[in-house]
Amino acid sequence: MASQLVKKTACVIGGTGFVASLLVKLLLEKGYAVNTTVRDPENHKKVAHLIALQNLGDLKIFGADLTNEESFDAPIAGCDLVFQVATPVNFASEDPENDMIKPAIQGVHNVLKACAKAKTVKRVILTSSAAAVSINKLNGTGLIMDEKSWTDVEFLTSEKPPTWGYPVSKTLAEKAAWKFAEENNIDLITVIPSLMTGPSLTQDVPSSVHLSMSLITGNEFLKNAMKGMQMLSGSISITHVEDVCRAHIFLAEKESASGRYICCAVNTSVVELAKFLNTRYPQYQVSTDLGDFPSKAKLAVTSEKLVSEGFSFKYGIEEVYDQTAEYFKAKGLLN
Ligand SMILES: NC(=O)c1ccc[n+]([C@@H]2O[C@H](COP(=O)([O-])OP(=O)(O)OC[C@H]3O[C@@H](n4cnc5c(N)ncnc54)[C@H](OP(=O)(O)O)[C@@H]3O)[C@@H](O)[C@H]2O)c1
Ligand SMILES: *[C@@H]1O[C@H](CO)[C@@H](O)[C@H](O)[C@H]1NC(C)=O
Ligand SMILES: *[C@@H]1O[C@H](CO)[C@@H](O)[C@H](O)[C@H]1NC(C)=O
Ligand SMILES: CC(=O)N[C@H]1CO[C@H](CO)[C@@H](O)[C@@H]1O
Repeated sequence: MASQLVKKTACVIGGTGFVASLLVKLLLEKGYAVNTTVRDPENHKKVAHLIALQNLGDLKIFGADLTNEESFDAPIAGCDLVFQVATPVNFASEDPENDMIKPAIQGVHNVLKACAKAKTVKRVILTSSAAAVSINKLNGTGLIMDEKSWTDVEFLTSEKPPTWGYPVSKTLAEKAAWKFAEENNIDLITVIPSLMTGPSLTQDVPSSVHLSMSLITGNEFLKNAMKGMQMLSGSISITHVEDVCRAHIFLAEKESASGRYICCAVNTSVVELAKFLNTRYPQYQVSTDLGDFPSKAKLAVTSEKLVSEGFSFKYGIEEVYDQTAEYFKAKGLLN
């Protein structure tokens, strides 16, 4: 059939990032022609790894900012699939409203508007986050969170726990996407990953990878951030970045897919993770003494919907950490 000879086309918003750059690579390897957007195409340090990917296939790089509506018209024009991966991330912000929440929502609107204008876009895949699902005031252990759960924004904005701005931005951006998609007849899928780690194509080591390795590296600030993550989000849930990218493409191509999809390979707690790492890598002498920090996670996010759609995870906790430790060694961050 002639249509099979026509190249499939995709646009990836935010190509410089940890997730997006691997997504671009996997799409090129599958034979897609890809347009990707970056904020500053002249920033060599941030785009060098994308330029290197141009060897793999048809990849064009465009300048675009989430806050600039017109900037998405050219890269999205003519594309079948659009992956909106970019989001403003600034955990230390003193003004989360303007640094994260507003631009995240505006970015979703601007990208979706360009998709509606293009008239070629068959499906949009938005990268959301478990931070848009699992944050709530519930007590106890053993709770299971699925796609019906939404983070409690009222709790976050009234109590303002540390890092509150990020989960609020992710929740409100995803809700804004659903509203716009319904009103404008856009076929939208959201992918909801947990903490991602694994080797990165980017020049700098992504902050989520540093965070995931903190029990091994012993970085006290990041270890405390892990504890904070368990307290706020309810668990430590970890997934290999490649599995998350594979899930994006799987859902983009799967005709029957619809709605939200949690993508989480492993649900655990800081204490359980420390014990696992201590046993698997005795050479790093991972401390398992976490005082009276709760050893059990409050909840687990389940990927049952994604798995029942036919997706399977390639990497379990062992491979996730084996690969990330090798990556850290190659970067000179671990002996
Ligand atoms: N990493 C995780 O553990 C994790 C977990 C759950 C969900 N997620 C979600 O996964 C997605 C990708 O995350 P990541 O870890 O790959 O993050 P990342 O490496 O920090 O990438 C974020 C990307 O967003 C872009 N961006 C930020 N503000 C922008 C703006 N105003 N205009 C255009 N682009 C902008 C950045 O571009 P610049 O290079 O120009 O700064 C960067 O490419 C995000 O939606 C995030 O919320 C991540
Ligand atoms: C990329 O952008 C160009 C310019 O707008 C457009 O012609 C093309 O169809 C887009 N998509 C791909 C994947 O090349
Ligand atoms: C959870 O526990 C706290 C402290 O004991 C209590 O104030 C709160 O009402 C409980 N929340 C629910 C939803 O039961
Ligand atoms: C809800 C969910 O996915 N739970 C999983 C958490 O992880 C354990 C293994 O560590 C699985 O057995 C559960 O199915």
